[in-house]
Amino acid sequence: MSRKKIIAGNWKMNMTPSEAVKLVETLKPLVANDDVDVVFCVPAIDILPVVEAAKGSNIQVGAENMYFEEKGAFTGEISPNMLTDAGVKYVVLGHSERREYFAETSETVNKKMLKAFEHGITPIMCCGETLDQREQGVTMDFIRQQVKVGFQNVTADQAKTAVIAYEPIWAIGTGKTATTEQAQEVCAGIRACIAEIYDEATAAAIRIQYGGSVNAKTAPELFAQADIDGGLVGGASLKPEFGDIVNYNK
Ligand code: G2H
Repeated sequence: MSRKKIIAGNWKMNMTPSEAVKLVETLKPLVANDDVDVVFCVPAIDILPVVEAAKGSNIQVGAENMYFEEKGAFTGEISPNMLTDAGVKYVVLGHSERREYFAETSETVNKKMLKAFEHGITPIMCCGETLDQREQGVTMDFIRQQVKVGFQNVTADQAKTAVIAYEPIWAIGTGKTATTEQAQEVCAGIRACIAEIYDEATAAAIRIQYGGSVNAKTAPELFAQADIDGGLVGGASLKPEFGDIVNYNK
């Protein structure tokens, strides 16, 4: 089955609203590639200006986090309705930085996944092992657990539309990209895990990205792998280089 590639920028905690608008203006012509889904996942305060600046382009806008309640006394959080009303289509959930610094667990990620689907927001669920886990040979056990808990009570129809980002923690922002073989091996393992939880059709439909120091040089080979359906790009998504990553196939 042929899956449309999805190449998403994860801006992390970068770009003031005015800087965000300038970056979108710069990148708009560079990321015009209709063969792939192009998503800019941006800080909450940048969402509205980025949606506005991206109008008329192929850029879709995503959030970097979301809370699992509808509304109420949750100071500092952002609800699914706020995101959809602002024009958000995707949300990054369970990024390793949120798991490490903000006590995100696979259980809270699961609650957020269910809420995102309920509101028609496509989750980009992150998973990935530490260097220790890789060296101990438990990479796949750990990631399978993250996927199984993250997808609890998610239906097959919902899972078919989801995105999973495999991001080895040791490759994030370090300049160390996993080798193509390492990335493909784990992405294939994640797809096999989805087949076990659901069925082959769901496994064939779900999109799995690689993330971790992706750049214009590494993207073409990574994205050519059978089980890698695009990338979640941090540092390089803030530069014109992101255009080359999006146009990896040209
Ligand atoms: C991994 C990635 C984007 P970077 O976190 O999610 O960031 O490309 O900077 O390693």
